[in-house]
Amino acid sequence: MSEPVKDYPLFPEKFDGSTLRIAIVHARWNKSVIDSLVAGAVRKLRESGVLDHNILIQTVPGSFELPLACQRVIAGAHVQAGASATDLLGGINIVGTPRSATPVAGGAAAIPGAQSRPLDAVIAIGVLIKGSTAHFEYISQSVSQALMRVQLDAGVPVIFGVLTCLTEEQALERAGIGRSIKGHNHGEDWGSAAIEMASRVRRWG
Ligand code: DLZ
Repeated sequence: MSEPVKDYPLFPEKFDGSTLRIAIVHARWNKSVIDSLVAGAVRKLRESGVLDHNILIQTVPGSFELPLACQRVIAGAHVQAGASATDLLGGINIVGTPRSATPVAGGAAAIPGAQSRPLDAVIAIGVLIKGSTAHFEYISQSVSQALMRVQLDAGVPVIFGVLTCLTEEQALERAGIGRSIKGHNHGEDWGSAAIEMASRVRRWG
């Protein structure tokens, strides 16, 4: 049997995330898939040494809202106090809650200067599943183009973590929670891509 062509070899250099500040902006549509993808991305960020208080999580209703949210998060407008990875993985997914009202110990608010430091990368996570209308095509096109625009305008890497799936099963498999084939969690790849791009952009200046 021949080797598969489609793969994702990690760059041999191990990038150090210990000084990086990364935001995850995620939609809430198709929540079970989103939760697994976000957890996968956070896992990789942590493995690369990114500190919990430097992982900022922001939520929006659907994928269509991702580009504006990424733009504003990069501009520093909505990096919320206390929004940290600890919240998410501790089981308190603060989706939709005004986090600044309930700062979490060790969150961004507790770190002097943390909120004024620029972000090194943003991971935009959404899950679009095709329905019976043209809605899917319109959103997929506009969101992917807008995320590219945000990235180029800001000069900050925006990782494209939007699944555009034809079936629910495709989405589950790409989040590592497929019903028949478990699949690989693409959120992990997006975490690695964020670390690599953030590190490269720092070097490039
Ligand atoms: C309306 C809608 C539909 C039908 N499907 C999805 C989806 O599969 N994934 C997703 O992220 N969002 C979906 N949305 C919501 C839109 O992205 C958006 O939030 C609303 O149209 C409001 O602007």
